[in-house]
Amino acid sequence: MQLQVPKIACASCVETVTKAVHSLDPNARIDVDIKNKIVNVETQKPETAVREAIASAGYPVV
Ligand SMILES: [Cu+2]
Repeated sequence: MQLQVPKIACASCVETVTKAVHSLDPNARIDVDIKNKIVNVETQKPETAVREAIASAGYPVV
């Protein structure tokens, strides 16, 4: 899934978002495009759960 996360601005944000997704699914594959503020997640978990995990880390998904 591809998610737009406007608050992502640097490597620290990437780390926070990555940890949030990994707390939901340790096996998730995550790729973050900082410039375009897009997070690509490969996981079996539902998109709603991934969105919630990222949002609760302080990064709302639009
Ligand atoms: Cu940052």
